[in-house]
Amino acid sequence: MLVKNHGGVTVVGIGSAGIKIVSLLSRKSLLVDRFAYISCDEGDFSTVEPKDTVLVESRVDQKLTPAMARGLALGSHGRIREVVNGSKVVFIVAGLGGATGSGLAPLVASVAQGCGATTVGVAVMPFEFEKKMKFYAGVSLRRLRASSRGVIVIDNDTLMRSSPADSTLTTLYDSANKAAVKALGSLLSKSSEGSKPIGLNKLFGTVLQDGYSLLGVSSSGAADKAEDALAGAVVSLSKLAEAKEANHAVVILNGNATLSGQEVGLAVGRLGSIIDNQAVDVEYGVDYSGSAQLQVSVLASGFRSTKYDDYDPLSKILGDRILDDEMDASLPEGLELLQPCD
Ligand SMILES: Nc1nc2c(ncn2[C@@H]2O[C@H](COP(=O)(O)OP(=O)(O)OP(=O)(O)O)[C@@H](O)[C@H]2O)c(=O)[nH]1
Ligand SMILES: [Mg+2]
Repeated sequence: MLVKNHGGVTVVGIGSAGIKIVSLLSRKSLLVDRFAYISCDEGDFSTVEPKDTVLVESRVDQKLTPAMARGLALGSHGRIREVVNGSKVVFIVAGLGGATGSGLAPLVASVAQGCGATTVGVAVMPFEFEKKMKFYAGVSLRRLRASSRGVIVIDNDTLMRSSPADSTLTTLYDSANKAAVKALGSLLSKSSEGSKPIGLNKLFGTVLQDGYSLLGVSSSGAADKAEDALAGAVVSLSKLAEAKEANHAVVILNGNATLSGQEVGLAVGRLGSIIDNQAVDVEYGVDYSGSAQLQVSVLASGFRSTKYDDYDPLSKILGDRILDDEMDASLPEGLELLQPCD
């Protein structure tokens, strides 16, 4: 894995959810040069190449908190730096709310930024019923924002809407992963026969704005599937923030050859009126590697507030600022960063 100065795009999966999602992504043909996986739990690495992994070891079997995970990672900063070193762009994917992803995603982001990469966090937020996870998720999201150029937020609740009510938790996770991987895969897709990829520059036009970029996802097989799925994606966005506040957006249509150019044009052209803001700056991409069931993903930024502000009571007071002693272990992390990246 440790090709130095490769100058390309690296995607790092952290913790159980992050690793599952990134290992699924790594099977697609993407604008990505390197995949890496970081966790405190060796069991998370079962589906990935051992050479691409960084294990943050805990000497005793204990239930971790995010701060403990960060403390344990002090000994792994060198390895983490090797993973991101030389990359132009680093995407850091983690489910927030547990110990590993919440603790390590902001740390890895600040190491990547320190190595000069444009760093984008991809945060998968807990299901509504995972109430205990919300506080850690909220604090970690704010820290991730402070240590990255942009953060894409994917909400598990908005991803599982199509699952039957009696689904098991594993089925819920699997269907959330499928939707997330389809959306992320299309956002990072390479150009191929007939498709129109979005490309990193246009993606960054939405992602590198102030605040978070929120992802709304929906699929449809109806006769007017493009408009139907677009409307569904906006509904899922509006569960996270006030949709009309969006000022930049990327619309991705992931379908197959049954999706006509006219449908694409109509759907993309209608985003402004659906969210009731004609001034929204819209870019779009079309990926024909999917199925007749069309998935539309809308990634939007520019929101003044989101539902996650309530997860972390400190966010209203601090905004993007981070206290030195908040969730501790941040001082040693800062000191470590003084070591040069080559
Ligand atoms: N979409 C999706 N979300 C998941 C999955 N597994 C866990 N999550 C979510 O990810 C968040 C964090 O969970 P994990 O990834 O299990 O936690 P972790 O980072 O491994 O942390 P610890 O195991 O506590 O050290 C929570 O919001 C869960 O809802 C998954 O397979 N798919
Ligand atoms: Mg885990």
